[in-house]
Amino acid sequence: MSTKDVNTMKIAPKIWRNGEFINWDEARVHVMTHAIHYGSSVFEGIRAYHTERGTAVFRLTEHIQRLLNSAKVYRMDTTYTREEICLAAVEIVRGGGMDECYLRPIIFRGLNEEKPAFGVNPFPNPIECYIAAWDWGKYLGEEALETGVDVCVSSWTRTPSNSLPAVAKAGANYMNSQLIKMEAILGGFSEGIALDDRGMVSEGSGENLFVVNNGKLITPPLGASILPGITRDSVIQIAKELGIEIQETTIQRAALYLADELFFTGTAAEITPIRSVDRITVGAGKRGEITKQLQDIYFDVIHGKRPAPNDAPWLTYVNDTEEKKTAGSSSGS
Ligand code: PPE
Repeated sequence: MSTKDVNTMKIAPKIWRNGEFINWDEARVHVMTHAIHYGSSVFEGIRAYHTERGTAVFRLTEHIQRLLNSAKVYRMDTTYTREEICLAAVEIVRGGGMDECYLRPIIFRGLNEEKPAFGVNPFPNPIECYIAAWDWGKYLGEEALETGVDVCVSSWTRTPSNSLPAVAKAGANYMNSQLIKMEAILGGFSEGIALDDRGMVSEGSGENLFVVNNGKLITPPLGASILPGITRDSVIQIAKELGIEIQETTIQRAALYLADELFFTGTAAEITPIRSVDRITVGAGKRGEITKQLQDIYFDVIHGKRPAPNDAPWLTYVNDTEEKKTAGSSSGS
Protein backbone atom coordinates (compact mmCIF):
# COMPACT_ATOMS: atom_id res chain seq x y z
CA MET A 1 0.00 0.00 0.00
CA SER A 2 1.54 3.28 -1.00
CA THR A 3 0.60 6.80 -0.08
CA LYS A 4 -1.48 8.92 -2.40
CA ASP A 5 -0.16 12.25 -3.59
CA VAL A 6 -2.71 15.00 -4.09
CA ASN A 7 -1.09 18.34 -4.92
CA THR A 8 2.08 17.22 -3.11
CA MET A 9 0.11 16.46 0.05
CA LYS A 10 0.64 12.88 1.14
CA ILE A 11 -2.60 11.11 1.94
CA ALA A 12 -3.03 7.65 3.43
CA PRO A 13 -4.52 5.56 0.60
CA LYS A 14 -6.97 3.74 2.84
CA ILE A 15 -9.80 5.09 4.92
CA TRP A 16 -11.37 3.08 7.71
CA ARG A 17 -15.15 3.01 7.36
CA ASN A 18 -17.38 1.21 9.84
CA GLY A 19 -14.90 -1.56 10.49
CA GLU A 20 -13.37 -2.00 7.05
CA PHE A 21 -10.54 -0.42 5.11
CA ILE A 22 -11.65 1.16 1.85
CA ASN A 23 -9.87 3.20 -0.81
CA TRP A 24 -9.68 6.97 -0.44
CA ASP A 25 -11.81 7.44 -3.59
CA GLU A 26 -14.59 5.23 -2.26
CA ALA A 27 -15.10 7.24 0.92
CA ARG A 28 -18.02 9.30 -0.36
CA VAL A 29 -21.37 10.29 1.13
CA HIS A 30 -24.79 11.23 -0.28
CA VAL A 31 -25.70 14.93 -0.43
CA MET A 32 -28.74 14.22 1.76
CA THR A 33 -26.49 13.00 4.59
CA HIS A 34 -27.85 14.40 7.86
CA ALA A 35 -24.45 15.77 8.94
CA ILE A 36 -24.17 17.97 5.84
CA HIS A 37 -27.49 19.68 6.53
CA TYR A 38 -27.47 19.86 10.31
CA GLY A 39 -23.83 19.71 11.38
CA SER A 40 -24.29 16.36 13.12
CA SER A 41 -20.73 15.16 13.36
CA VAL A 42 -18.09 14.76 16.05
CA PHE A 43 -14.45 14.38 15.18
CA GLU A 44 -10.85 14.32 16.34
CA GLY A 45 -7.51 15.58 15.16
CA ILE A 46 -4.49 13.51 16.14
CA ARG A 47 -0.87 13.72 15.08
CA ALA A 48 1.57 10.89 14.49
CA TYR A 49 5.26 11.70 14.61
CA HIS A 50 8.54 10.27 13.48
CA THR A 51 10.57 8.64 16.25
CA GLU A 52 13.63 6.41 16.38
CA ARG A 53 11.30 3.43 16.87
CA GLY A 54 9.22 4.33 13.84
CA THR A 55 6.05 6.38 13.67
CA ALA A 56 4.20 6.96 16.93
CA VAL A 57 0.70 8.36 17.46
CA PHE A 58 0.53 11.01 20.16
CA ARG A 59 -2.02 10.47 22.94
CA LEU A 60 -4.17 8.24 20.77
CA THR A 61 -6.21 6.79 23.62
CA GLU A 62 -7.10 10.20 25.03
CA HIS A 63 -8.16 11.48 21.63
CA ILE A 64 -10.35 8.46 20.90
CA GLN A 65 -11.84 8.71 24.39
CA ARG A 66 -12.70 12.35 23.68
CA LEU A 67 -14.24 11.28 20.35
CA LEU A 68 -16.46 8.79 22.17
CA ASN A 69 -17.32 11.39 24.82
CA SER A 70 -18.34 13.83 22.08
CA ALA A 71 -20.47 11.11 20.47
CA LYS A 72 -22.08 10.31 23.82
CA VAL A 73 -23.14 13.92 24.36
CA TYR A 74 -24.94 13.86 21.02
CA ARG A 75 -26.42 10.37 21.59
CA MET A 76 -24.44 9.02 18.66
CA ASP A 77 -23.79 5.52 19.96
CA THR A 78 -21.27 3.65 17.90
CA THR A 79 -20.77 -0.09 17.95
CA TYR A 80 -16.98 0.32 17.98
CA THR A 81 -15.01 0.31 21.19
CA ARG A 82 -12.20 2.70 22.02
CA GLU A 83 -9.73 -0.14 21.50
CA GLU A 84 -11.11 -1.03 18.06
CA ILE A 85 -10.96 2.56 16.87
CA CYS A 86 -7.42 2.94 18.24
CA LEU A 87 -6.30 -0.18 16.40
CA ALA A 88 -7.91 1.06 13.18
CA ALA A 89 -6.11 4.40 13.54
CA VAL A 90 -2.78 2.63 14.04
CA GLU A 91 -3.44 0.50 10.98
CA ILE A 92 -4.22 3.53 8.81
CA VAL A 93 -0.85 5.04 9.73
CA ARG A 94 1.14 1.80 9.56
CA GLY A 95 -0.53 0.42 6.44
CA GLY A 96 -0.22 3.74 4.64
CA GLY A 97 3.50 3.90 5.43
CA MET A 98 2.98 7.36 6.87
CA ASP A 99 6.11 8.73 8.52
CA GLU A 100 4.29 11.65 10.12
CA CYS A 101 0.63 12.48 9.66
CA TYR A 102 -2.56 13.98 10.98
CA LEU A 103 -5.43 11.60 11.69
CA ARG A 104 -9.04 12.58 11.36
CA PRO A 105 -11.50 10.15 12.96
CA ILE A 106 -15.10 11.29 12.48
CA ILE A 107 -18.46 9.96 13.61
CA PHE A 108 -21.54 11.41 11.95
CA ARG A 109 -25.21 10.93 11.19
CA GLY A 110 -25.46 9.48 7.71
CA LEU A 111 -28.32 8.62 5.37
CA ASN A 112 -30.27 5.39 5.27
CA GLU A 113 -30.55 5.07 1.50
CA GLU A 114 -33.18 2.29 1.71
CA LYS A 115 -35.38 4.24 4.06
CA PRO A 116 -34.41 7.92 3.84
CA ALA A 117 -35.46 10.18 6.69
CA PHE A 118 -35.15 13.92 6.29
CA GLY A 119 -35.52 16.69 8.85
CA VAL A 120 -33.76 17.70 12.03
CA ASN A 121 -34.72 14.62 14.08
CA PRO A 122 -31.40 12.78 14.04
CA PHE A 123 -32.58 9.43 15.41
CA PRO A 124 -33.64 7.70 12.16
CA ASN A 125 -30.20 8.20 10.60
CA PRO A 126 -27.38 5.65 10.79
CA ILE A 127 -24.17 6.43 12.70
CA GLU A 128 -21.12 6.37 10.46
CA CYS A 129 -17.55 6.12 11.68
CA TYR A 130 -14.50 6.93 9.52
CA ILE A 131 -10.77 7.55 9.94
CA ALA A 132 -8.63 9.31 7.32
CA ALA A 133 -5.02 10.50 7.53
CA TRP A 134 -2.80 12.89 5.66
CA ASP A 135 0.51 14.59 6.07
CA TRP A 136 -0.32 18.03 7.48
CA GLY A 137 2.50 20.52 7.79
CA LYS A 138 2.69 23.39 10.22
CA TYR A 139 -0.80 24.72 10.93
CA LEU A 140 -0.11 28.43 11.24
CA GLY A 141 2.75 28.59 8.76
CA GLU A 142 6.28 27.18 8.64
CA GLU A 143 7.87 30.00 10.58
CA ALA A 144 5.11 30.43 13.15
CA LEU A 145 6.65 28.10 15.72
CA GLU A 146 9.74 30.27 15.88
CA THR A 147 8.65 33.79 15.07
CA GLY A 148 5.13 33.73 16.46
CA VAL A 149 1.86 34.82 14.88
CA ASP A 150 -0.16 38.04 14.74
CA VAL A 151 -3.69 37.57 15.99
CA CYS A 152 -6.80 39.59 16.77
CA VAL A 153 -9.58 39.34 19.29
CA SER A 154 -12.66 38.30 17.38
CA SER A 155 -15.91 40.25 17.31
CA TRP A 156 -17.61 36.85 17.45
CA THR A 157 -18.41 35.34 20.85
CA ARG A 158 -17.48 31.72 21.48
CA THR A 159 -20.64 29.65 21.50
CA PRO A 160 -21.69 29.22 25.14
CA SER A 161 -21.60 25.66 26.44
CA ASN A 162 -25.31 25.67 27.23
CA SER A 163 -25.90 26.13 23.50
CA LEU A 164 -23.22 23.85 22.08
CA PRO A 165 -21.21 22.01 24.74
CA ALA A 166 -17.54 22.86 24.31
CA VAL A 167 -16.45 19.50 25.79
CA ALA A 168 -17.76 17.89 22.62
CA LYS A 169 -15.67 18.41 19.51
CA ALA A 170 -18.65 18.68 17.21
CA GLY A 171 -18.60 19.75 13.57
CA ALA A 172 -21.27 22.35 14.33
CA ASN A 173 -18.94 24.19 16.75
CA TYR A 174 -16.71 24.93 13.82
CA MET A 175 -19.23 27.24 12.17
CA ASN A 176 -18.39 29.57 15.07
CA SER A 177 -14.70 28.85 14.51
CA GLN A 178 -15.07 29.64 10.81
CA LEU A 179 -16.55 33.06 11.55
CA ILE A 180 -13.62 33.76 13.85
CA LYS A 181 -11.05 32.47 11.37
CA MET A 182 -12.46 34.29 8.33
CA GLU A 183 -12.66 37.59 10.18
CA ALA A 184 -9.04 37.16 11.28
CA ILE A 185 -7.74 36.28 7.82
CA LEU A 186 -9.61 39.11 6.11
CA GLY A 187 -8.23 41.49 8.73
CA GLY A 188 -4.67 40.39 7.92
CA PHE A 189 -4.18 38.19 11.00
CA SER A 190 -3.21 34.52 11.24
CA GLU A 191 -5.81 33.64 13.84
CA GLY A 192 -8.59 35.05 16.01
CA ILE A 193 -9.15 34.69 19.74
CA ALA A 194 -12.75 34.49 20.87
CA LEU A 195 -14.13 35.84 24.13
CA ASP A 196 -16.83 33.87 25.94
CA ASP A 197 -20.34 35.14 26.55
CA ARG A 198 -19.13 37.03 29.68
CA GLY A 199 -16.41 38.77 27.70
CA MET A 200 -13.56 36.72 29.17
CA VAL A 201 -10.87 35.10 27.01
CA SER A 202 -11.95 31.72 25.65
CA GLU A 203 -9.76 30.23 22.90
CA GLY A 204 -8.61 30.47 19.29
CA SER A 205 -10.70 29.12 16.41
CA GLY A 206 -8.78 25.86 16.69
CA GLU A 207 -6.41 26.26 19.64
CA ASN A 208 -6.32 26.72 23.39
CA LEU A 209 -4.44 29.69 24.77
CA PHE A 210 -1.85 30.29 27.49
CA VAL A 211 -0.59 33.51 29.05
CA VAL A 212 2.82 33.72 30.73
CA ASN A 213 3.15 36.35 33.44
CA ASN A 214 6.04 36.69 35.88
CA GLY A 215 7.10 33.12 35.14
CA LYS A 216 3.61 31.78 35.83
CA LEU A 217 1.30 30.06 33.32
CA ILE A 218 -2.32 31.12 33.12
CA THR A 219 -4.98 29.51 30.93
CA PRO A 220 -8.76 29.90 30.74
CA PRO A 221 -10.73 27.29 32.72
CA LEU A 222 -13.00 24.71 31.07
CA GLY A 223 -15.92 26.98 32.07
CA ALA A 224 -14.82 29.57 29.50
CA SER A 225 -16.40 27.50 26.69
CA ILE A 226 -13.10 25.93 25.68
CA LEU A 227 -12.38 22.53 24.22
CA PRO A 228 -10.52 20.49 26.86
CA GLY A 229 -7.45 20.35 24.68
CA ILE A 230 -5.11 17.40 24.89
CA THR A 231 -2.15 19.61 24.00
CA ARG A 232 -3.32 21.99 26.75
CA ASP A 233 -3.25 19.08 29.17
CA SER A 234 0.19 17.99 27.91
CA VAL A 235 1.58 21.50 28.42
CA ILE A 236 0.10 21.68 31.93
CA GLN A 237 1.71 18.35 32.81
CA ILE A 238 5.07 19.38 31.36
CA ALA A 239 4.92 22.70 33.22
CA LYS A 240 4.15 20.90 36.47
CA GLU A 241 7.17 18.70 35.97
CA LEU A 242 9.27 21.83 35.44
CA GLY A 243 7.89 23.33 38.64
CA ILE A 244 6.18 26.17 36.77
CA GLU A 245 3.12 27.48 38.59
CA ILE A 246 -0.14 27.07 36.64
CA GLN A 247 -3.44 28.79 37.16
CA GLU A 248 -6.64 27.91 35.34
CA THR A 249 -8.53 31.12 35.73
CA THR A 250 -10.51 33.75 33.84
CA ILE A 251 -8.44 36.12 31.71
CA GLN A 252 -9.50 39.59 30.64
CA ARG A 253 -9.00 40.76 27.09
CA ALA A 254 -6.53 43.47 28.13
CA ALA A 255 -4.39 40.88 29.92
CA LEU A 256 -3.55 39.50 26.47
CA TYR A 257 -1.89 42.82 25.55
CA LEU A 258 0.03 42.96 28.83
CA ALA A 259 1.26 39.36 28.91
CA ASP A 260 4.99 38.64 29.04
CA GLU A 261 4.39 35.76 26.64
CA LEU A 262 1.39 34.28 24.92
CA PHE A 263 0.99 31.03 23.01
CA PHE A 264 -1.56 28.73 21.39
CA THR A 265 -1.72 24.99 21.93
CA GLY A 266 -3.42 22.42 19.73
CA THR A 267 -2.76 19.19 17.91
CA ALA A 268 -2.48 21.04 14.62
CA ALA A 269 -0.86 24.23 15.99
CA GLU A 270 1.31 22.34 18.53
CA ILE A 271 2.79 25.18 20.63
CA THR A 272 2.66 28.38 18.59
CA PRO A 273 3.88 31.67 20.08
CA ILE A 274 1.75 34.80 19.60
CA ARG A 275 3.74 37.96 18.97
CA SER A 276 0.92 40.50 18.74
CA VAL A 277 -2.76 40.86 19.58
CA ASP A 278 -4.83 43.52 17.80
CA ARG A 279 -1.49 44.94 16.55
CA ILE A 280 -0.26 45.44 20.12
CA THR A 281 3.11 43.78 20.60
CA VAL A 282 3.11 41.05 23.22
CA GLY A 283 6.20 41.07 25.46
CA ALA A 284 9.32 41.26 23.31
CA GLY A 285 7.32 40.57 20.13
CA LYS A 286 8.94 37.19 19.65
CA ARG A 287 8.89 33.72 21.16
CA GLY A 288 9.47 33.99 24.91
CA GLU A 289 11.78 31.94 27.13
CA ILE A 290 9.11 29.85 28.80
CA THR A 291 7.31 29.22 25.52
CA LYS A 292 10.61 27.98 24.06
CA GLN A 293 11.30 25.79 27.10
CA LEU A 294 7.85 24.17 26.87
CA GLN A 295 8.15 23.77 23.09
CA ASP A 296 11.54 22.06 23.38
CA ILE A 297 10.24 19.52 25.85
CA TYR A 298 6.97 19.01 23.97
CA PHE A 299 8.83 18.35 20.72
CA ASP A 300 11.21 15.95 22.44
CA VAL A 301 8.31 14.05 23.98
CA ILE A 302 6.28 13.75 20.76
CA HIS A 303 9.37 12.51 18.92
CA GLY A 304 10.11 9.95 21.64
CA LYS A 305 13.37 11.64 22.63
CA ARG A 306 12.40 11.91 26.27
CA PRO A 307 9.70 10.33 28.40
CA ALA A 308 6.37 12.03 29.01
CA PRO A 309 5.77 13.47 32.48
CA ASN A 310 5.37 10.65 35.02
CA ASP A 311 6.39 8.26 32.24
CA ALA A 312 2.83 8.35 30.95
CA PRO A 313 2.25 6.21 27.81
CA TRP A 314 1.65 9.10 25.43
CA LEU A 315 3.11 7.39 22.36
CA THR A 316 1.64 4.44 20.49
CA TYR A 317 4.33 3.04 18.22
CA VAL A 318 2.63 1.81 15.08
CA ASN A 319 5.23 -0.82 14.18
CA ASP A 320 5.35 -2.26 17.65
CA THR A 321 3.06 -5.27 17.69
CA GLU A 322 3.01 -5.43 21.45
CA GLU A 323 2.07 -1.78 21.57
CA LYS A 324 -0.47 -2.33 18.79
CA LYS A 325 -2.25 -5.05 20.70
CA THR A 326 -2.59 -2.84 23.72
CA ALA A 327 -3.38 0.36 21.81
CA GLY A 328 -6.32 2.00 23.43
CA SER A 329 -6.07 0.19 26.72
CA SER A 330 -2.83 1.73 27.97
CA SER A 331 -4.29 4.84 29.56
CA GLY A 332 -7.61 6.53 29.85
CA SER A 333 -8.67 10.07 30.53
N1 PPE B 1 -9.84 24.46 20.81
C1 PPE B 1 -10.42 24.23 19.62
C2 PPE B 1 -11.62 25.00 19.25
C3 PPE B 1 -9.85 23.29 18.76
O1 PPE B 1 -10.43 23.06 17.58
C4 PPE B 1 -8.68 22.60 19.15
C5 PPE B 1 -8.06 21.60 18.24
C6 PPE B 1 -8.13 22.87 20.42
C7 PPE B 1 -8.75 23.80 21.21
C8 PPE B 1 -6.92 22.13 20.92
O2 PPE B 1 -7.24 20.79 21.23
P1 PPE B 1 -6.16 19.63 21.16
O3 PPE B 1 -5.89 19.37 19.72
O4 PPE B 1 -6.81 18.47 21.83
O5 PPE B 1 -4.95 20.12 21.87
N2 PPE B 1 -8.22 21.87 16.87
C9 PPE B 1 -7.99 20.82 15.93
C10 PPE B 1 -8.56 21.14 14.58
C11 PPE B 1 -7.86 22.07 13.69
C12 PPE B 1 -8.50 22.10 12.32
O6 PPE B 1 -8.29 23.08 11.58
O7 PPE B 1 -9.22 21.15 11.96
C13 PPE B 1 -6.53 20.39 15.92
O8 PPE B 1 -5.65 21.11 16.39
O9 PPE B 1 -6.27 19.29 15.45
